[in-house]
Amino acid sequence: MEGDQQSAREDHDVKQHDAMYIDGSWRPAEGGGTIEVVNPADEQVIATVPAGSARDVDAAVRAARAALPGWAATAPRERAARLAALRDQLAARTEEIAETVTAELGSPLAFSTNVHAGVPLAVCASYAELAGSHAFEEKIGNSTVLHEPVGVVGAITPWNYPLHQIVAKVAPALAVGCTVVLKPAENTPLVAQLFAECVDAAGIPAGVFNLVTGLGPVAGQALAEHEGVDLVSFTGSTAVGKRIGALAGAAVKRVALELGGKSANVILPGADLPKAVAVGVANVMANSGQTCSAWTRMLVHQDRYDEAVELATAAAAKYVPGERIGPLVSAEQRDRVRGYIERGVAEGARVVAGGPQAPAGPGYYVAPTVFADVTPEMTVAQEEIFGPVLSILKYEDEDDAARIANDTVYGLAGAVWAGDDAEAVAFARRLDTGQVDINGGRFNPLAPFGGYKQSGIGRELGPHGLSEYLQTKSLQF
Ligand code: TXE
Repeated sequence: MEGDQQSAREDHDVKQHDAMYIDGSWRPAEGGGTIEVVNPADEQVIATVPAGSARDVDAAVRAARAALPGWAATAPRERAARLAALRDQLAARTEEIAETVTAELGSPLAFSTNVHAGVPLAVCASYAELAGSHAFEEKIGNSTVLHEPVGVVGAITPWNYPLHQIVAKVAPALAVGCTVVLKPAENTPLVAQLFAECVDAAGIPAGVFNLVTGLGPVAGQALAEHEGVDLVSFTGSTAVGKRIGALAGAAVKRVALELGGKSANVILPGADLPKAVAVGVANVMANSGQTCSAWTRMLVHQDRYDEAVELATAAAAKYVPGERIGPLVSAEQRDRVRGYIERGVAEGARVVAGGPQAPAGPGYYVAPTVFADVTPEMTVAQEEIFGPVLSILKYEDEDDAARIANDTVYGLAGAVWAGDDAEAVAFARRLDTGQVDINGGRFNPLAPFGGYKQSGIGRELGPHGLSEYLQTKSLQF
């Protein structure tokens, strides 16, 4: 693999960033258009990438369609071997991946190394394993049921965990024999280019994976609408997700949507309060709050409310912008988040840390902010802010806590802290949400992740994530 990796680098000068990976080779956008990539920590342009057009998307979809029969017929153990090679390529380039994510997203290097570069390795490894072990055939009575690849996948990913979002879609799709066209977020296309180089070096055949960089309403829209795409897997805003869902519905096309969240961190009276608050604040501040599953609402019993606010205020003060916490991805996101903070103040929430004023210097920074005296109907308790902003709400009893926790249009994640796990699990059953961390929880790359209500349709990760890319055929005997 060493030699292959070398040749991939020689074929394409990674510093140029001037090409898209279509049908196994690197080429510019048909119209020659480009998009600038900006480092959000210093606002400098660091690269330009092709602005793919509908014609580029069409070329990529044709390549994916042509490659589909061969890849779908490849033995599962061979697909498993290619995914294991892909994981090794990504592992070998960990440092470069981390530096690239830090440059285009602004996250501190340690977080980029451990999370942005590290988590995709576990996910890719899990799909290398599942590709080889999954039962693509089963017996039900007098029938044999075949689980076959759904076909060509259009993957549209956001910038917040740029490599993880790509791997969480591409790895299961390739594992089952689908082929893919990826349109990554325009803010973070550089790590997507590195990923394409790793795919190439892993010996995955031409056309099986294709990368088209470009703008959402142009390249993304063209991919979502393309007749040659059998399944669109989208992660991003609820507004765009609804549009993609409507397009897929009209075309009777499969769709997977991973959208926004407003997750509750419910601290029951018997919980270890200092621990629950510390972990809760860290959860919200991670990645500058740009995490769809972030526990952005902390629900505390009225008797321990003041104590929790004090603990959260002290914890938030440790997140010094530019040191422990990075900027937001863009000026647009910074302005959106500051607008939410101003709205919180206007609606009567009490700022106990941070606030709408900007930290000094260049970069799209927002002060880590904690709101107390938040009531359930306030905007900061209802809408996804996608920045380092925590809202602390008060409840009277468990029924009240469950009602408040479920009182949003979202249902992606959440946490419950209690005196013991059984009590926390009993409460978690009352939550309308796709994932709940019990007394802290630990990341499990095999656990299904996805939303109830308007947080989405479908699941990612593990065997459930794999099933999204399969369709079933039954043979009756
Ligand atoms: O998202 P967009 P944005 C939420 C979060 C954030 C808000 C806006 O609340 O503040 O969305 O972020 C592509 N057809 N999340 O504006 O636009 C786009 O190019 C097809 C939550 O960045 O949805 C990118 O690749 N594709 C979230 C992807 O969609 C289109 C992560 C996501 O961008 C398109 C990110 C179109 N018409 C934001 N328009 C999560 N769930 O994790 C855009 N795109």
